[in-house]
Amino acid sequence: MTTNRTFTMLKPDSVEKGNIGAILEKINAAGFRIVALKLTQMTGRDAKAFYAVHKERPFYGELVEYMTRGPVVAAILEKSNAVEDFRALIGATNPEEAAEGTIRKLFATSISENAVHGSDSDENAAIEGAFHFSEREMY
Ligand code: 3AN
Repeated sequence: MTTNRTFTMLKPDSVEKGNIGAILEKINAAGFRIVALKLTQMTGRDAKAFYAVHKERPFYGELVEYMTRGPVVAAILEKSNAVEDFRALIGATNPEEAAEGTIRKLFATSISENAVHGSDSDENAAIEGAFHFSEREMY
């Protein structure tokens, strides 16, 4: 398993607000190489599976609604220490707590509509990347 990759989604709010280019620019400037990239819309079934870890949480229904209401940009990113460095680049889950200059500080509006997803472990990065991309879509 590769340990220098992470998985991200630019969530529906980022796509709706026209922030795809600006966020990809930040990702690029931070030294991540794009391994795979696409605009795609998750079905309810996809989102429920993707966020299965949160199924007992009170915000699960709202989260599935939000993540399926429009397309997302899914991407696999490569860099040394990718998972940790990407979590630092996006900032805290709640944009009010996110550090200055982080993607969530700049582009997220609330804890529920927080602009971007970033994998929380190497293991999940591999699972989430494979959820959205086949081997032949990874470059
Ligand atoms: P992160 O995306 O920072 O890893 P997680 O995995 O805890 O955070 O949460 C996944 C997603 O669930 C978040 N990106 C956000 O959209 C939503 N979420 C998390 N916590 C809350 C909350 N307290 N209220 C509403 N939505 C939340």
